[in-house]
Formats: sequence, C-alpha cells, structure tokens
Amino acid sequence: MITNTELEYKGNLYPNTIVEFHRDTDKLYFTTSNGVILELTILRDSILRFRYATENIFEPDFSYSISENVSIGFNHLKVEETATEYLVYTAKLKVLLDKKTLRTQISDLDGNIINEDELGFHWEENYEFGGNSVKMSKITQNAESFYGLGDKATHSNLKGKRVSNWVTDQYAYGKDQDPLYKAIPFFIGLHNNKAYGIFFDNTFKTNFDFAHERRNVTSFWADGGEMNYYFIYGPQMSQVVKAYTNLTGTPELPPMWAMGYHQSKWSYYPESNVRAIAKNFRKMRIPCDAIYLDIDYMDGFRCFTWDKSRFPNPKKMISDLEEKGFKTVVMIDPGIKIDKDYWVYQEAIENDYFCKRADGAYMKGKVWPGECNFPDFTNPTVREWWAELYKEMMSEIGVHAVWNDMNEPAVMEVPTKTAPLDTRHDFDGHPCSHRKAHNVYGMQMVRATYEGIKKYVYPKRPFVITRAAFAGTQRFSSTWTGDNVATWEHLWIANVQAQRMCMSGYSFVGSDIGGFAEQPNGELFARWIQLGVFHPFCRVHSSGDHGDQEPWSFDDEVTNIVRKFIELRYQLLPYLYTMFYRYSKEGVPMLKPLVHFDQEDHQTHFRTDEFIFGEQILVCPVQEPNAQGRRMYLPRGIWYNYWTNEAVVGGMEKWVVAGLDKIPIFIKEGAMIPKYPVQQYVGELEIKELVLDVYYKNGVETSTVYEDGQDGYDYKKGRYSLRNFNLKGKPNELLIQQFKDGSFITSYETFKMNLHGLPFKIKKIQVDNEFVDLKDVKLNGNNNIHVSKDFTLLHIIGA
Ligand code: NBV
Repeated sequence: MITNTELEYKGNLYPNTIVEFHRDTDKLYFTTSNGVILELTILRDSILRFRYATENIFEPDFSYSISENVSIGFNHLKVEETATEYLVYTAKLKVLLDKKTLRTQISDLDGNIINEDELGFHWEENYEFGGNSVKMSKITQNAESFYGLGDKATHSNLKGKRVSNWVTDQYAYGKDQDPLYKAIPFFIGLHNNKAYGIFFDNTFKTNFDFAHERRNVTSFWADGGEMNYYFIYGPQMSQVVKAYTNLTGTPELPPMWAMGYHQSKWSYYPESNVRAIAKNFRKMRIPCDAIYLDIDYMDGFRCFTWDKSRFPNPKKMISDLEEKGFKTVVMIDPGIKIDKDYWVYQEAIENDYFCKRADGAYMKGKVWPGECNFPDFTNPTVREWWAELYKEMMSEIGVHAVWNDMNEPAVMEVPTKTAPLDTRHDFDGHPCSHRKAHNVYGMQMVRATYEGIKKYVYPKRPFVITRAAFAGTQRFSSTWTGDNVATWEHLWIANVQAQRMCMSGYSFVGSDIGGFAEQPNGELFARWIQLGVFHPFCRVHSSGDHGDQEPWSFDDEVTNIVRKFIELRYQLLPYLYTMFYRYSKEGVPMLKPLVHFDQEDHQTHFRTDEFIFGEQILVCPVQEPNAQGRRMYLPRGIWYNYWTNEAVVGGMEKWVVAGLDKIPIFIKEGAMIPKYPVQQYVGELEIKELVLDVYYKNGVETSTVYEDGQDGYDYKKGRYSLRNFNLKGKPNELLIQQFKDGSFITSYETFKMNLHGLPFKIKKIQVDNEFVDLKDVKLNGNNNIHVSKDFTLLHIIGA
C-alpha cells in the first residue's frame, strides 16, 4: 500500500486528512487539512458529481457539455460518520470516504463494489502554465470491460488501452490511431454484470488508461482545469448511456430528409455537374435526398461567398434541385481569409471577433484560402454574429443545410496542425488559452452555425453536420467520422466508430461511405453501402481525386446492389425515424453494440461487428473481400433471418450466408417493423398504407412507430402520432394491442400486416372484439392482412 506521504516526493500531491464536513442541500463538502475540498453533488440517486479543489479554491463552475435540460432530483440522502470514514447513502448507492486519504469507494446497496479509488485524486503543480495537472486513479475490477470515448478507431472494448482526447484533423487515419476528430471524455465500465459510467467534464487534453500501464489500475487525467467527473450508475449499460445522454443532451428531431441517402464529393462543380448528378439519380431510380457542395463553390474559399463562374445563379440551381426533391448542403469552414475587401473579414476586424495570441497579435493560420484569422467561437457575441452570417445563404439563396469542416481548428503547415496553444479565448467569460479551449472550438463553431440555421430555415427544422466535436455537441449537430480511407480495414473502423459514438451519446453519425481517400473497388463500395444504410447519417463522400464514387460508378451488379440497399433504407424510414425519436426524447442510442443489448451474456463483451439497429434489427456487415457469408454471433433470443424468414436460436456463433447482394440481417421475434414504400426522396409519395412486418413470437414483445409532419415544429404542439404495439403470441393465436397518442393524422387509413413465422393457419380474426369477414381484411393465404389503423385489439385465431 502506497501512503500519501511517500508519493509527495514523486511530484504528485495528495489530499490528506478530512478536517471539515458540511452539507448544503444536494452538495456535500469535505475539506482536508492540506486544502483539498471535495464537492460531492447528488444529482440523482444514481448520478453523483465529484469535484476537487486544491488550495481551498474552486474554479467558477461552468460547462459547455452539461445540458440545460438535464433532469435532476433524488429520493434519499443520508450522511453518517464513523471514526475512520464518512458514509453517504442515496436510494441506489453508498459512497464511503476515507477520512485519512479522501479516497472513495462506491457500492450498490447490496454491498457490491462498483467503483473505487486506487490512489484517488492527486495532482501536480503546473509551474509552466499555471494550475494543476489533475489525476484520478481507480482500481480495475475483476474482468472489467470498458466502452465509450467517442470516435476511437480501436477495438470497442478499451480494456488494456490508453487513449487521449485532443480534437485532431487526422487525414487518412489508421486503425488504433489516436486522437482523432472528437473528444468525448466519457467511458462505461462493466464488471460483475453491473455497468457504471464516468464523464470527466474537463476540456483540456484528457487521457484515459484502462489497465494498460498497470494491470489493476484505471486512471484518467488532464493537463489543467479541475478534477470534475460525473459518476453514473446503471446497473444496466442502457441506463448509463441514457443518463449520460440526458446529462449532455440530445438533438431535437431533424427533418426526415436528413435521414435519407446523401451524395457528396470534393467537389461537385460547376453547376452543370451538380445538375447532371442529380438528374442521374432520378434517371437511375436511386433514392437520394441531398447533394453536398464542398469548398469549391466559394469564391477563393471565402466563406459565405459564391464562385460566380462555377455557380452563376445558386438560387435558381437550388430551387430547381428542390423541385426534383434534392436538398443542397454547403460547407463552411472556420478560417476567414485575410482580405481587406472581404465583408466577413471586415466585420470581424471592426468588431474584434478574431482570436488573438497571448501578446495581442491576431492568431493567423494557413488554410484553403491562404492566410486566415479565426473567429473566437467561445465568445457568445461572436457566435451571434456568426449565426447571422447565414441569413442570406439560407433565407435568400435557399441553401437547406450546412456542414462545418476543419473546425478542430485544422491549420496547415504547422506541426501541431492547429492553433498555437497561447491563443486566447473568451470561453464564455472565463478567458483562457487554447490549451483549455481547443477541444470545444469546433463545438462552439457548430453551435453558432446551428443557431443561425435554425433561425433562418424556420419554420423548417435545421440540419447541420460537424467534423470536430466535444461531449454535448450532439445537441446541435450530426457528425461524420472524418477523412477515412477506401480500405476493408476502414469498413471495420467505420462500424466500430459509429457504435462507439452511439454509446457516447452521439447517435447522429456516419462515415464517408466508400472511403474519403483513395478509391474503393465495386465490391468494397457495395459492402460499405450495406453498412452505411444502417448508420443514422448515410452519406457517400470522397476526395474525388481518384475517380467517381456515385452509386453507378462501378458495374451494373454493384449499382443494383447499392440501389437495393438504399431502397431498403427508404422502406425503413418510419423505423429509423422512430429510433431517432427515442434517441431525441429518451437518450436511447440508435445503434447498440451487443454488449449493450445483453450485458449478462459475456460472449458479447468483446464483439465488435454485430450491432442492433434501433431496438429490433440485428445487423452484421461483411468486412472482407470475396465473402459468400460470414460467422457472426447471434445474441440470445430467437431471430428471424430477414432474407429467408428462417427463425434461428441465438446465444451462439453461426455461419450466415451473404453473397455480395446481402448482409446478415435478423429481426427480433415479436417485432413489428414499420415500412414505407420506396420513394425517390422523403415526401415524394403520400403514404397510402403503412406496412407492418410482424414476426410471430410465442411470448410478448413491444414495438413503437412514431410519425409526424416530417419537418417543422407542429409535433411540439402535440401533432404527432405515436403507436405502441403490444404483441402477444400463443401457439394458436396472436394478439396485438395498440395504444395511440398524439393528434397527427397520418395520410394512410390502414396497415398492411405481413405475417412472418405464424405457426398456425388463420381461421378467424377479431378486431376490437368483433369478428370480421376474412374478405374484409383481404386475408391473403396466411401471409398478410389489411386492417384499420385505428384498431385497439387485433386477435388472430388459428385453426
Ligand atoms: O473540404 C475538403 C475536405 C472535405 O471534403 C472532407 O470531408 C473533410 O473532412 N476537407 C476535409 C479538407 C481537406 C482534407 C484533405
């Protein structure tokens, strides 16, 4: 056992004996004789915040990550004192604080240790920059696994790894390369079938070591700021993820078209090229909702301008595209060209909006337009100005959405690839250097963008995309995983990254399908599309210098496969939209790794490839060339093979056939999957009937379908339609109850129920306790029936 006194000689300082304790409503303060204060806040029975001050002083309490809408309130709080410790009890947890060392141990009320300090909080004075390096070390529990942390391109289980968080432009990154574009200092620990989470709310560069350096120690530390972390108890991982997501917030519902298929390239220009691409989508009957303009639409890469030779009349082009069902999304970068004749530059200079170096000079960096200055997006006045810059672009020219790139910020020709660390930032009234503001710079940029877009597309809903992100950025924007490469390994990375982001509160995510750098062959492109249509954000993007990456750029076989899978995504739109609704409302991640689905099954703890899309669809991409299928793990339960309807028992590995035109897709038994007809774009067709694919189960399962106007805010006034279905199957009957909520009137009157796996022949059908003539429900063999959307109880009875 290392004592505190010994370690003081190794440069680290430790709290010593607690000499004072007091309680202030939901906050408990423990002060040590060497001036450390632990402020322990009880947010909920299972959410605690630990914050440590040294020299008796806390920093002002401020966070960019914590949402305004976080729900707080606990049922029970009691503090007891013994000779050696303080004991804090909530309705779910017991925290023990050692009086001599301030170390903590958290257990559930049955006495199971969930998380305990090893050395606990310690720090090092930072004489170079001021402040402290703050550190925390915990004991790694037996067989503990770790998940989360944003976009790390490494095995989903982080056990044995060390990672850091420093938002970085990492062009053509590789597997295990770290850090990448996002900083999300949140992880989930799982041991003894119990999960907890830790969110280290510190914007400096943070590091996490999961039993990498020392076998039994998990630690995290930051270059500055406070040791300030939230402890979230499950015991279910789903509860941890939901609670973290509630803490850092969720986005409002995006317009449904944002969930369609999107086509991008660096760059589509001139206008004739954009029009030709759009035309081909409709000609080839491949659904598509949005086309992206990369930096080359601008005049000399000046943001908020147009290159008039390439795009003489953007307004006309955008409205013509809109008529054909395409939305136009344009790129905006943070770097503002130093050009005295450029209005954006002038306004920023006049109003002192650019970041400055420590000694007062403007922070200057080279990006696409040449030398640039960079707005200080951590200044609320600058954000307001930035939001207004979108006015003309959105409300005059008619642009539908914006993607923010290079907002790490990325700077060229310097080894650090970003702003100098002495750059000053306002940090919303807490002035600081880039060391503290770097990780949130992109977040604050896209926040400002979001505010502008939201204002100027009103009464429609905003849609924004960002490359850089910090914890909480999901409230404002969707995201993509940056500059990946057209390799099979990157297909694996994209799969892991998307799941990991979902576990880190950030569900609206996708990769550059097909790879950004280099050129995929048709097979890789097809396989990537097959994964990409199951990602919340679904966009093909490429650097464009190695050839084309449109669905028709390969051979006919590939085009047909790509079309088939994009069509599947459009059919699944009501299912996907419902997933988003649950994410937005309840913080439920849209993709779930198997460990999230069934943490008690230890087989799931190290699975990377399989995931649950929403609640009931199991997907496993094929990630190798020349495959005719693959081995995969089916979690426990009974699953229907989507392609063959065969029911399979899970809880084991299986070989699943999947030639190039298929990937393994399984539907959970009892599921009712809503489908729309294939449309070429969202809103093209009035939905005449909602298809419900019903998968028989001997037992009970619930399904949900959420619908609304697909854009606009009427849903906030109650104009939505929420249907909860309770399916109950018995050997000789199937009962479906429907519970409805909301006042939105859907365009269809009936459901077409496709019945899969029914073990009996249908003899009679009752709707709301009345027998109906089988002709009226158009019973077709044993396969499907058409019933009114208003039923409350459907009873299918077998012979
Ligand atoms: O704007 C050009 C690209 C863009 O296409 C890509 O999606 C971004 O991630 N951008 C990076 C800058 C150049 C990268 C080499």
